[in-house]
Amino acid sequence: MRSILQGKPGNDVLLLGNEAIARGAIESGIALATTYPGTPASEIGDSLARIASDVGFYFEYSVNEKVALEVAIGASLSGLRALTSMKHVGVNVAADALLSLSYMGIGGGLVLVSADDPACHSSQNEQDNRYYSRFAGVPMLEPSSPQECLDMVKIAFELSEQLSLPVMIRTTTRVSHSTGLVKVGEVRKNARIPAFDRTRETILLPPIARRKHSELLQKLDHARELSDSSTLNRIVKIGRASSLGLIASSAGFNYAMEACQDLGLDIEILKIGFSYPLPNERIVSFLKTKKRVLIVEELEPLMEKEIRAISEENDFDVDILGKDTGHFSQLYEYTPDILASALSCAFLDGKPGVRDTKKPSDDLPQRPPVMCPGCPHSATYYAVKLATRGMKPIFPNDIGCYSLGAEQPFNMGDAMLCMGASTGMAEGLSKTLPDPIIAFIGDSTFYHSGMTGLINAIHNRHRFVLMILDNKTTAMTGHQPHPGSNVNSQGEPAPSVNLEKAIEGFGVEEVRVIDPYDLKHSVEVIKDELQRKTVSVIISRKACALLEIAERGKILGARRSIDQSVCKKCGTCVEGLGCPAISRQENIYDIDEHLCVGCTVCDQVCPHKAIGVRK
Ligand SMILES: Cc1ncc(C[n+]2csc(CCOP(=O)(O)OP(=O)(O)O)c2C)c(N)n1
Repeated sequence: MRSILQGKPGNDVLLLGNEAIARGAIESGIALATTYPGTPASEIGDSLARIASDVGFYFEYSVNEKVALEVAIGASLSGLRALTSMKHVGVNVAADALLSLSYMGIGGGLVLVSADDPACHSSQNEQDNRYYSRFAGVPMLEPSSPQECLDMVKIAFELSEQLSLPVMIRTTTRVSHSTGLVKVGEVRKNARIPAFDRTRETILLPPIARRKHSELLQKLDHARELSDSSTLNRIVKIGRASSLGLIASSAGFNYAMEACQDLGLDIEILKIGFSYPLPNERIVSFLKTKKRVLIVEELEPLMEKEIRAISEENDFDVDILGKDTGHFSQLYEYTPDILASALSCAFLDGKPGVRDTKKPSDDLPQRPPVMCPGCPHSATYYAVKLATRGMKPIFPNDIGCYSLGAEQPFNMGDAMLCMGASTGMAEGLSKTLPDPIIAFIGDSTFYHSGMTGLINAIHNRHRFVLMILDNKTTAMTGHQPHPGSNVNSQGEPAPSVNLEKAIEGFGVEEVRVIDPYDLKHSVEVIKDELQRKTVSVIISRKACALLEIAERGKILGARRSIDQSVCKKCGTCVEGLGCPAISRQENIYDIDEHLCVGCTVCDQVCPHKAIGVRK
C-alpha cells in the first residue's frame, strides 16, 4: 500500500479513491480519525493508521461503527476536526447516534464517510445510504473520482463547521476503489487547542430536542442555499446546445460522460456533487431549457423522484426519465453498456427503455470461495462435523472469513444476516425448536455486536452452543486489530480483553477453549458441550494462518505429502476438509507443496495415516 504522505503541494500523485479521502482528511487538519473496517471503506482507515503518529493525530479501529462515530463526536465536542469511515451497513450500526447527532449539532467539523456497495461485491445487501442523508438531516457530498474524493473531504469539513452539522461523504465501490492522479495540497497538523464549550446545548432532553429539530430544519434550508451556489453542482456540455439533458451523480457521471461521447450526443449534463440537499434552483433553471432529461444514479430512484416533483411543481413540460420509466434498473451497479443502451433508448430512437439487469459476472463460471490452506476455521468446522455425526443441528452463522463454513464441504450455515446476528437468531431458534443449535461467530464480530446477544442468552436461559472462532484478528477485512488483540491500531502493545474471563463474568459457568489444530480434543469438547441444557460457549482459538506466517516469517510447520502406497483414495482429505492445497486428479490425491503451510490438520483427518511430513 502507498503512503498517503507522498507528494508536495501541487504534485500529481497516484491514489486510490479511499487513499484520496484519507489525504483530504490530513489536509483538513484532523485531530482524530476512527473506523470499523469493512469493504469497500477499509483503505481509508488502513492508510490513516499507518501515518497517524507521523502526522500527529489520533487514530483507532473502534470496536464497531457506533462507537467509532461516538468517539469522533467526542473529539468534535472538544472543537477539533474528526473523520469516521465505514462501509454502508456500518451506518446502520451507527444510525442511533447519527440520527440524533444532527439535532445536537457539532463543535469541530465532523465528516462521516459511507462507502456503499452496489452489486454486493463484498456485502450482504446493496442498500442506498443516500437515504440516510434525508433520514438524519445530514448534508451529503458524492465524489465521482479520486480527485473529488480529496477535494470533497476538505469542502465537507468547511461545510460541517459552517452549518454546525455532520456531513456525509458517500462513495461506492467503484469510486472508493478506482485509482487516478490526484493533485495534492499541504498536509496540515491540527493547530487547534481543544476546549469543551459548556454553553453549547448538547443534552437532547425532550424540550431541547423539540427546539433542536426546528433548528435542524433551518440549517437544512441554509444547506440548500449552499448547495445551489456550490461548484460541486456544475454543468458539463457535450457537443452543441440542445434540449436534451442528463442529471448524474457519483460513478454514474463517469459512465454517462463516456457513453454520451461515444454516441456523439449533443447534451448538457448537470453533475451533482452536493447531493443533499439537492440544488433546487439549479435544477429548475436546468429543466427550463430541456425537453427530455435522463437521471443517472445507481440503486434507488431518489434524485429522480425529487427532480420529477420539482418539475411538476413548476409545471414544466419536460420528460424526466430514469428508473420509474424503465430506462434503468434499481439493481446492481451501472456499466458503460447499461448507460449506452439507456441513452440510446432515451435520446436516439425513443423506444421504451430496456432494463439491463444482468450483472456482468453472471456469464462467468462460478468459482466458489474457499478458506486458505491452514485456516483454523476449516479445522473447527471439521471438528464440528465429526462431533455432530448422526445429528441434524441448525447452524446460525455470522459474517467473516468463517462464513465460508456455510459452503462446501461443511454446509454449516443455515442462516446468516448481519454482523452479530448469529447469537440472537440462535436464541429464537432454541426457544422454538428441539433441535441442537450451534452458532458460529468470529472474535471481531463477537466484540462488534455478538456480546449483547450472549448476555441476553444467559439472562433469558437460552440453550445453544456458541462457537467463537478466535483467530486473533479481523481477518476478512485485512487483519485489523480488535479489543482482543494485544496491539493497537498502530501496532504498539495494548491491553487486550480476556475473553474467557469476560464471558465467565457474564455468567457462563465454564468457558471451554479448544485448539482447532488438535482435532481429537476439539471433537470431545464439542460433544460434551452439546449435552448442556444451557447456553454453552466454546472458544476455538488459533491465530489466522496468514497472520501467523507473516509474523513468523515462515510457514507453520513441515510441508505434508500423501504416501501414494498407503492412500486408499477414500477422498476424506478433499471432500471432508476442503483444504485448497489438497487436490484430486484422475483419482490421484496430492498436496501442492507450494500451497501447504504445514498445519498438520490433514494428517489427523486421513483415516489411513497416508499423510505426513513431505520427504
Ligand atoms: C456492520 C458491518 N461492519 C463491517 C462489516 C465488514 N466485515 C465483515 S466480517 C467482519 C469481521 C470479520 O472478523 P472476525 O469476526 O474476527 O472473523 P474473521 O474474518 O477473522 O474470520 C467485518 C469487519 C460488515 N459486514 N458489517
